[in-house]
Amino acid sequence: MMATRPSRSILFIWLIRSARDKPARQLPLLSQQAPPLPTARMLFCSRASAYGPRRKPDLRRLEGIGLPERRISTRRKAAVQAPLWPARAGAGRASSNGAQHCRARTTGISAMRLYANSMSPYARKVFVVIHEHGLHDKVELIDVNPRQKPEAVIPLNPLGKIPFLVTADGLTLKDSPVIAEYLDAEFGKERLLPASGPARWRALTRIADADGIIEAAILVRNERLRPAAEQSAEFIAWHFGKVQRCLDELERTIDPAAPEFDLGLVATACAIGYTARRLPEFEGIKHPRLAAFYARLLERPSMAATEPS
Ligand SMILES: N[C@@H](CCC(=O)N[C@@H](CS)C(=O)NCC(=O)O)C(=O)O
Repeated sequence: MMATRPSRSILFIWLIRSARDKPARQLPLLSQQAPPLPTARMLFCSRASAYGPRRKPDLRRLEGIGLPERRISTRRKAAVQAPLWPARAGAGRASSNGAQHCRARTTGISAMRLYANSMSPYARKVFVVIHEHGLHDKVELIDVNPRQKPEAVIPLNPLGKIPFLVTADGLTLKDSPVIAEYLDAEFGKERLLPASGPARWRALTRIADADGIIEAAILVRNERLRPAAEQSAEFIAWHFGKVQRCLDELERTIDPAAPEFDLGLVATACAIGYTARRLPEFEGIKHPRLAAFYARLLERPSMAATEPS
């Protein structure tokens, strides 16, 4: 005799009933179980987000272009090994403020990436803004020399210049005044660059002058580094004259005792610091009022921490 098999319709009814009679799964109450909303700090610097384990950042999105994975990981490795922020005790060495500098590097999930060189006088302005506004956790420094590692710079900035900043939105911002103003305007509580009025135009003009001094000083220095027979005395004199005249004018106009501090004065100090280091004629800061001004600005931790050794 053949065994009787339950018909398909009986099986179907049994399945429906058992599903209906099962107690409903307990869902957590939203107010009890939902994870807290992440704070900005969590978003930028926590290892594990409030919503679970940290996800690997999409570096291609951060960099705004689709670079091959292998090249990204090589650069990322270099970034992890490189000193994060210039420190008073010497770039690359841990210092009393080094621990703070290194926070962004250790978390590795900073939202913005600053391609810069810790010795760059242009980048120093940006470093100062980062220090003043406490943005270390938001910005990861990729310490790079464009001439030595063009492959790390040129895909993102065809000019081959640093500094440039890749924002969290994947925007690439170039030119130190632009980057400094972006960080100041977007993240600063008290603006270092006045938003409007004569103070703004004065600060912007100071920045332009300061960057002009740095540019001329770099040209002089680079020319002097060429073999003696190939150097142009006329070229050196022309660019040296710019530095000399601008420093002389600053000596006449700057008030070393004024309590002001803005991005224009930061830029001026960066230019003085650079010429004093790179052009022997200005070593030890020969202009007494400029020397006093520079010493006053160095009292600010942001200026002291970013002074290249
Ligand atoms: N105006 C630019 C100048 C940047 C600049 O010239 N940076 C230098 C390093 S200090 C550089 O990248 N030099 C390489 C080159 O010009 O090829 C700024 O303020 O950011």
